[in-house]
Amino acid sequence: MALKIHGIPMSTCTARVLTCLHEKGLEFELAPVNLSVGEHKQTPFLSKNPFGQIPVLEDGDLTLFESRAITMYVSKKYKEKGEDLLRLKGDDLKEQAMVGVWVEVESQQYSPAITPIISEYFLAPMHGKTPDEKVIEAGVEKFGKVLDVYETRLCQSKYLAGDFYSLADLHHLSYTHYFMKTPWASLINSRPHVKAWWDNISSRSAFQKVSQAMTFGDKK
Ligand code: GS8
Repeated sequence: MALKIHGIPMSTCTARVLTCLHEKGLEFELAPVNLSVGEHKQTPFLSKNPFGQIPVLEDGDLTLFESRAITMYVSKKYKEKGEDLLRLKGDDLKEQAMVGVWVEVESQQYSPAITPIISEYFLAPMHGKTPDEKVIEAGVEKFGKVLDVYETRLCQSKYLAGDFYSLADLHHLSYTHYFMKTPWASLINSRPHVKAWWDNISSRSAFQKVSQAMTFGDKK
């Protein structure tokens, strides 16, 4: 039975999972969730994710939420297929540990800094609100400091966990894709190693397939 993803391609967290599925060369079914009518806050969906958020993965009788947990599961279950995103085929515990470190850094440092900028810039106007400049200013300052660490790290290795592409890099794609459409894209572009890394990972065919549908915020 094919994997089933509940979500929408424009959503960052859904896109994270879809990118992983493409990297692994897996077939899947995408079941759209109608956020505008609050489908994700109603009983059938809440039985899949009690927090009422997308994405959700169904694999037979297993139901998972949290995009990073889903990519982890997929990368482990299909370790022999497609890109080895967790370095499981080799026996190098150090490489696997470094993937673990940078998966955590994305979740604990990068994401908390970048998310408020994206939310204020793209989502506030959608809800009829003016973006809160103070939140954006604080986010930009925080994100700049995180990116300084990334610049240093990416001077040492081509990718975050080492000289190999991994789930750690993949997890950054969807939020950064939208960030690059904001007026603060220079935070990435002005750091040469971060920019080279971004150009490299965002041009992978798996993400190209997903990013085509990530049109949120595009001028009509
Ligand atoms: C966050 C899910 C999330 O924020 C994950 O899966 O990684 N930590 C979780 N989902 C958003 C869409 S992300 O673009 C969502 O469902 N928003 C609607 C809502 O919260 O009501």
